[in-house]
Amino acid sequence: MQFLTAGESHGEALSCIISDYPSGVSVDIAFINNELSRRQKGFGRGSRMSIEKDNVKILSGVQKGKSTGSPVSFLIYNQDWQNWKDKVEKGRNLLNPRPGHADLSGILKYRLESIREVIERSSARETAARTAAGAFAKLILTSLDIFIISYVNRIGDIKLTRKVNIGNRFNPNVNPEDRTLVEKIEDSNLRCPNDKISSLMSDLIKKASSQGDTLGGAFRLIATGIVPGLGSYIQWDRRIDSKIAASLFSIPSVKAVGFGKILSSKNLRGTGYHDEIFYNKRSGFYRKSNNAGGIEGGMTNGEAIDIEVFLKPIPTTKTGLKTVNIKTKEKTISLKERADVCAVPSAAVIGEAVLAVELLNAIQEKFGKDNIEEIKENLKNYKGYLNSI
Ligand code: EPS
Repeated sequence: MQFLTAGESHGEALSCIISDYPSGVSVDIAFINNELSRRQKGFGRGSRMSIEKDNVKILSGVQKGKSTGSPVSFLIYNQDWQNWKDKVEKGRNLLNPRPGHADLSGILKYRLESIREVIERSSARETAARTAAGAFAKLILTSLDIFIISYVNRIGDIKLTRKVNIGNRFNPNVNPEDRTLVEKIEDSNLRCPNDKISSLMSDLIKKASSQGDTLGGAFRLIATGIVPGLGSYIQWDRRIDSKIAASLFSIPSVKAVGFGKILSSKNLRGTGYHDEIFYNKRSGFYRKSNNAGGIEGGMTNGEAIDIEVFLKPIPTTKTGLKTVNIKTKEKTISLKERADVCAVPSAAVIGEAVLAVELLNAIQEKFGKDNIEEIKENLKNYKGYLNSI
């Protein structure tokens, strides 16, 4: 599937057109809206989130609850548009670019008069549309027993030191312990499965907020139920890790993406790092470790895809940062307006969405684009072939 988004943060609506979405998929609108609501949650979000209640209005590509194969298009209305229609903004503040944001380069590149014209599109509000597009992809992945899970493992200097054990057999529809883990993450206001660390993270966000500051952090993203051989090594642009990384880097504030153990690995020796290959009749080929994060040679290797994603702190701080007024060139303090203190939990949900789109693309490349039953049959045949080796 390919998609484009449009819309400004305080415009009437965000919009999206998805092409090459297979026919025959039951489009569960409640599921899509729930994904949008998951993106809005998280301790540290700004007051805009109490104004919006994001949901999709589907305009095309779905008939009687099922996709038709024609382009799917939808809108997400901005409730705040009503409040902004007649808003008169103080001009001077809008000439003070924020370090870390698109403001200065955006003005220079597009020859704009005010930072407002940059913010409206560079705002992370756009990720609402992408989360909904990702929800369309997830609807298919779940029906193929592929699951995506994310949790926050760092806010500022508070870290979850131990990795939660999630292997390729993780399936919350079947295993009660996997369901319990999902519930624990969803119940935490920071998407962190450890209560003690979660409360330390909350305290840190409260402190940063009272000091007029913001916080970055990291999240872990895992996809399970993955067959080997998605992506390819035969051309550089077909490597699945490069596609997933590119999509994750398109989430605002993301500054590093690491597969498997690479970012936390202390000693990079080949004999300790690589996941040795074993075989038994029940599991076929398998590994006892997953330091590669489920990808070798630009292809999935049958282990869970395991990624860590790092975010810089939000650039809009209440105290402001040193900058220069773009008209007068005088030293000043950066633009101040409503913003999040910390958006790492939301970024984790957006990470799930962009990973879902990339996985669906890799699946469509190997098993067909047009119809969900055709994809299921082709995947089943491939699994049969793998079991026959
Ligand atoms: C966001 C909506 C925005 C911001 C945030 C993300 O709303 P507003 O600007 O009206 O407060 O809260 O975007 C940023 C902080 C940013 O720097 O891009 C959303 O819906 O996620």
